[in-house]
Amino acid sequence: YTNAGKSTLFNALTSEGVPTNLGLFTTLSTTTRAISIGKRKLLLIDTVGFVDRLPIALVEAFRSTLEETIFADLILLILDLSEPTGEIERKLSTCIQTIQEIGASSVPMVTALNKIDLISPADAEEKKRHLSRFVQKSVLVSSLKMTNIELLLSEIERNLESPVEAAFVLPPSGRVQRSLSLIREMATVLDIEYSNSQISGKLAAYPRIIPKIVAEINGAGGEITLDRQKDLRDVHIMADVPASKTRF
Ligand SMILES: Nc1nc2c(ncn2[C@@H]2O[C@H](COP(=O)(O)OP(=O)(O)OP(=O)(O)O)[C@@H](O)[C@H]2O)c(=O)[nH]1
Ligand SMILES: [Mg+2]
Repeated sequence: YTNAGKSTLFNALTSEGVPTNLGLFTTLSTTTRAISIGKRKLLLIDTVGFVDRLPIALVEAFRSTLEETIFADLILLILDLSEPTGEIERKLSTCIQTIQEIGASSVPMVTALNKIDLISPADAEEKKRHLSRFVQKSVLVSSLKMTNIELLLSEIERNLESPVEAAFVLPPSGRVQRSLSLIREMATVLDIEYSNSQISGKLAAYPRIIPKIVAEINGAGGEITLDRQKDLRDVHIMADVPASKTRF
């Protein structure tokens, strides 16, 4: 939602989280910056806020941008905790409903309960407790006063998933370029080799995305093999990958 404090928090996080040099550029744009949290490098993206009663055409345009969210590392939801509880709940439920509609429910989510400097500590705790029915991972913050920013960063770190590695092979076909660009949207291509008979490579992706990648690669007549060792290292990853959709 607009005015919740997204941009202020974005600035707080990029000054607190170590701005990182991801190759050529640290600042990618005014709204995207590379930061390090623990051992992980992330792109932090400041988004536009929801506005109630948007014209339908705009809602549709907005939706296509939002759909990218399914490939996100994590959703950082920001609520203005100084608003009345009913208002916060209404906005929160719109957000959660939208996340479900775009199919992003499996993306890890952390909620920043912002602007705690405007309310009493008791009020903040009470609202947090009340909202815990809807959002489990939440942190009380003040982006303006830089309160609990470190705490929020560690909650983000705790909720990041581990990517898995997979090797893939694509046969040459009319579809191969399209497949490759889709794969690059869904995963990080670690390694790629072109020979005249095929394209082979390695990729890293979140377990929840793997079934989509498998479908794309199989659809293009290729093959994908998850790295068994890397896969076994983290048990929850196995559980997230439907066995029927993977080939070992
Ligand atoms: N008191 C207080 N004010 C805050 C806090 N965080 C943000 N604000 C103020 O809230 C207003 C909106 O902040 P923004 O960061 O621009 O909000 P936004 O969510 O990016 O808004 P849009 O980009 O318009 O959707 C500004 O006046 C901020 O200074 C906070 O923790 N405490
Ligand atoms: Mg903003």
